[in-house]
Amino acid sequence: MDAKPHTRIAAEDYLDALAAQGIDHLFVNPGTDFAPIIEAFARAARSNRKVPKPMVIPHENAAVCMAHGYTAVTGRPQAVMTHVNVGLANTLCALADASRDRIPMLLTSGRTPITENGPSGTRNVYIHWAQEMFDQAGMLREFVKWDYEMRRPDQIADVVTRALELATTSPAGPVYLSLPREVLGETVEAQPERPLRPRARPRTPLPAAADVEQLADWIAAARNPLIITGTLGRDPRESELLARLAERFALPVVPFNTRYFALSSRHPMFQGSVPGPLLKDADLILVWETDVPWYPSTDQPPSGARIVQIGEDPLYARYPMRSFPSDLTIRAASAPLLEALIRALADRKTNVAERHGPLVRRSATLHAEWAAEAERAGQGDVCTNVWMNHCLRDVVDKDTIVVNEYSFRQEYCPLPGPGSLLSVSSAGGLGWGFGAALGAKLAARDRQVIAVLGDGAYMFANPTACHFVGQSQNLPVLVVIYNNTLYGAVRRATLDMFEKGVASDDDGRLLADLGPAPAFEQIVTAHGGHGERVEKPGDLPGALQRAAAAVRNGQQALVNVLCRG
Ligand SMILES: Cc1ncc(C[n+]2csc(CCOP(=O)(O)OP(=O)(O)O)c2C)c(N)n1
Repeated sequence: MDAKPHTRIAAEDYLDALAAQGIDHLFVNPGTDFAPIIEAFARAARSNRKVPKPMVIPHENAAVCMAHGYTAVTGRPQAVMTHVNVGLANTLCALADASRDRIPMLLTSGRTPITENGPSGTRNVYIHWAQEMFDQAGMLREFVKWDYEMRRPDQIADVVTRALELATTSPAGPVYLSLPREVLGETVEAQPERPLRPRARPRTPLPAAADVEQLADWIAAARNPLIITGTLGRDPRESELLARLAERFALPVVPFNTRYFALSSRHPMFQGSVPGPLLKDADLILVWETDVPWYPSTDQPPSGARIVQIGEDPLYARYPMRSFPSDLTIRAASAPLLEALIRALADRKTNVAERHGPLVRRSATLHAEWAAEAERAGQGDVCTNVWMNHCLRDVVDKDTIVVNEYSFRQEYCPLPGPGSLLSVSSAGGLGWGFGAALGAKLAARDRQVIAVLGDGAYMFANPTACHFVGQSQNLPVLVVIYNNTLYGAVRRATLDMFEKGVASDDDGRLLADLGPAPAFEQIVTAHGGHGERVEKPGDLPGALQRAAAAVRNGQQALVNVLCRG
């Protein structure tokens, strides 16, 4: 490895290409394959060249989750680089999440040096033999749209351009590039300062006029329409348009397993988070950017109901099986379709008057029930999920982003508006929330970021790695742990299937018990943070306030809420 400072190496071209594609951050977990990249960063710092900011993230899962959170907030893809083989393997869970959530991302890793002797970068440590794989990309091909190996330095700008155009083109998703260190370490001619010619990318799909007319006719004729959303609200503009459409045409909305803020829980057309009650009487169901609109084993729409599937990828082509019915399938980005529908419905006679009053009353009843539940929860002797969420409303301000890994409920804690919620991907790969929250904070340093995590989810996140990043990168996030000392979802599944089985003898806790509950609040203090442990409902509001104040003062904070349920 003898690249003298005055020669140029291909890794410098690579960093330039990333910068030219708008990559601001490279979330890295390095290995022996990084030497040319490290040299290139060092040279860029010396010459003040604009390259992505490298950040050491001490676990690959957290690195991918950070890129995910950053992109979910900004819409702009970022890059991750890991070590070969084993380092890359550590990204898979987070990559599954990003893939199902259609997060564009450039995931890269090294590649064991190809040569056994010879050029700069050739094998020179023990692991270089054993870490080579027959098909390194094979382990993640299921989760990426495209993969490639950088073979020649003169390809670099084109390869990076292609990677990012594919990642960002609808339906978006991660792509993968492997980077052999011989290629990165090759000496190259200094690039003349020539701007790259930008390549036009295709638009997200626009709705066909005939589909808009058909759907508008059906909405106008419907007596009991229902909109079910899943990832609507990814682009904050979509939530604004949905609020207008729903209000103006009295269309009830149920964000079901929602991953973004679709509609405020204060909006009169917000009708709770489970579709079942409205589904059973619906005559028109808009399944809008929703992979699973109901569970067929427990709920079914009426047989005569019209069903419309809407999304950028309404068939969910990467899902092996999905058979929800459809009378009209529209491939379109949500914002243009919402705009077109608002226009088309303005000219039609609709049943707004009949629906509006009952829906507003239903919403008021739901709110009264949620408030009563919260009041009862506050009088108990132990915190519950309802109480934790109810108390969060006092710390959620207009600039808050909530990152939810299962335990957050907007019925009890209304959110401030579009762009204020990120929830774990439908892939359900746990360990996502903490890293995603750090990425969100990096993207929006002036906003309060609250990660609401189960105790299981927190431990899956490699908490030490995440707290380390919180401190080293100055990303103060408020972590609230819903600590039921349990894999609650596992227990529920056991009891669902074997309510009267032997496993129900200990209340389904076998293999789900996470006791004894660790003092999670002490982990954050090892990273210079503020930790609180709460056991009594009455102590929670004060603890959250103190933790939020610590975050405002630049300290990361964690509230460990011991809960039942
Ligand atoms: C990486 C990963 N491993 C295992 C699971 C299976 N799983 C689904 S939910 C769950 C329990 C999560 O526990 P916690 O975060 O404490 O939330 P709770 O269910 O108690 O509300 C587990 C283990 C998963 N989804 N992801």
